Amino acid sequence: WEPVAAFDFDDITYHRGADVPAVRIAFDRPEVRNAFRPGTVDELYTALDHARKQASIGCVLLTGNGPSEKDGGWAFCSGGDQSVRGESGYEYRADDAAAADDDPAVREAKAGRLHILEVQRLIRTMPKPVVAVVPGWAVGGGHSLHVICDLTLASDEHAKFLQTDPDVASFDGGFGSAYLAKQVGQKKAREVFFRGKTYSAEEAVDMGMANEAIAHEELEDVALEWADEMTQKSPTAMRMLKFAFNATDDGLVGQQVFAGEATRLAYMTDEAAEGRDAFLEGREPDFRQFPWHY
Ligand code: 1HA
Repeated sequence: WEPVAAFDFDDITYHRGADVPAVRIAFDRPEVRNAFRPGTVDELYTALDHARKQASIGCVLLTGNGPSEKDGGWAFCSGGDQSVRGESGYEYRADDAAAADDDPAVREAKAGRLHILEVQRLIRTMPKPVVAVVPGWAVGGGHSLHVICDLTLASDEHAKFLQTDPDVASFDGGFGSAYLAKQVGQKKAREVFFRGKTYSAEEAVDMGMANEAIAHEELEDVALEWADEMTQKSPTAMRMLKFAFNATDDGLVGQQVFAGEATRLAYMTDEAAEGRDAFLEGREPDFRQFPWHY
């Protein structure tokens, strides 16, 4: 991995593969089990959006750095940082050095943020696979993040999956719960939220919300192998497949995203060139030259 030099993040790390066209984005607050505060979310969004726009990058690995120097604990992400939770969401505080580009005075006045949901949408709609690489706790909003990722690989030793949302009077009523039910079934998803029991990597795989449980020391290597495999496939096919998988659950937005890719392909045809050229040349388009394929 090589650091992506353009960025100087505080709460995450961002690397690109030396040999594989993938990036590694990692929560870097192991002392609080990689909980996210507003600045963390800003940085995460920035890195993901950068990765989205890189034509040479075909896969994103999302993970959590560790272990904690305090107690050796591992985490993917423990969700929203409860110590900065205010009346209406998570608040920028003075030590949140990572806080984006806003003027501090403006930030001060802002209502609490729930913008991890914007990150969820970015993961969902970026045209390349995002893999949750879970080395430890995936909890609350951190659990929801692994749910929305295209794939989940988990440490067989340290990964633990837990939904605490109703324990802290929070709820992800979108992908974190309803989409989880599509993965594991209604009864199991309701159990995950209503009981708040901790599940191992093996159990998560059996349930259908994780792809593989992997020996802890091999987790990142295996994730990179998966990224290597996936980035050798046709980018167009991978993009169309991701959006096809999404479309059935994402309503008109799912159709829009899928259709956008269809439009891109259509723009590459002679028909599209004729439509554009006729307009630019101030003539009627001659579409009769093109076949009505069946
Ligand atoms: O649901 C949403 C949203 C829904 C809709 C829209 C937006 C949303 C945005 C966010 C969220 C949420 O994420 S709500 C759920 C918030 N997260 C939690 O309730 C998890 C809280 N943490 C725990 O349950 C546990 O800490 C743990 C299962 C992750 C780990 O337990 P463990 O291994 O026993 O460690 P523990 O000693 O508890 O934690 C280590 C340190 O990390 C502690 O600090 P220390 O005593 O060493 O000073 C602990 O306070 C800190 N820590 C852990 N998680 C968080 C945290 N500090 C702040 N926020 C955390 N989430």
